Amino acid sequence: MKHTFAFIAALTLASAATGETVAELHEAELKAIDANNDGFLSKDEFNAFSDYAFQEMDDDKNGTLGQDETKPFLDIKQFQSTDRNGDSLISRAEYDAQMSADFDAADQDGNGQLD
Ligand SMILES: [Ca+2]
Ligand SMILES: [Ca+2]
Ligand SMILES: [Ca+2]
Repeated sequence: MKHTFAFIAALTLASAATGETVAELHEAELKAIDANNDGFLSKDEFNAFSDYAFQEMDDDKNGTLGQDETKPFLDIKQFQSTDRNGDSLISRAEYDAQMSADFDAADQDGNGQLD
């Protein structure tokens, strides 16, 4: 699987919860995200996890992510590329657009599943 930044951010977030390192977590975390346990990550499963990740990162629960909130997960370049309107906040729409683009980029054969 090609790991794009938001996906890694989500996995990193999950690893923070379980105390594992990024290198160790891929299999375990994929299992956690793979709700129906078919060994593939569907877009629905990915969306459910990305929703969870957003809520976890949004410390002040205001529906947007500031640089302070994403600092552990995104570097400044990643932040700026996700913040499409340049207001220094990642809105839910900007986040969803980036996560969706990441999923599509990772889904190289275009079958709607990551494996
Ligand atoms: Ca699945
Ligand atoms: Ca926030
Ligand atoms: Ca923005």
